[in-house]
Amino acid sequence: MSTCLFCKIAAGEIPSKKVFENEEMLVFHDINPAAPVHLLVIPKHHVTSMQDITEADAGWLGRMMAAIPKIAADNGCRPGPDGGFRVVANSGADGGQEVGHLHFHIIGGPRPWAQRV
Ligand code: DGP
Repeated sequence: MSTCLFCKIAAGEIPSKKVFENEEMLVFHDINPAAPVHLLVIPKHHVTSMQDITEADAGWLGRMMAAIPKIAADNGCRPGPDGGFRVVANSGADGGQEVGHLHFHIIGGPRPWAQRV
């Protein structure tokens, strides 16, 4: 059995507040939100960080990126130039990554909020 926290969340072994799921990816609320909207997008299979990404990952990773705008809009990020959101992937120790399973933070909602992540 995997000891990875986000693998356990992907497998449903640890509960999360899911907002989207398909065969490849899961999106859930960050446990410690840094803004009114703070979601985490993860692949269901284990990838440690962006440092491990190669051309071979372009398919699922591209689909994951393409899904983000609608997921953000469906969860409180306003559309258009006055709205928007941030997408952050902390990668490796120097990148400030705390959980060793690739994840993209979707951070947004009406400002003001401090940029912590
Ligand atoms: P990072 O520093 O990029 O590795 O961010 C990890 C994020 O994961 C951090 O914002 C808090 C969040 N997090 C950590 N443990 C859990 C958990 O058990 N459940 C949820 N939903 N989020 C978690």
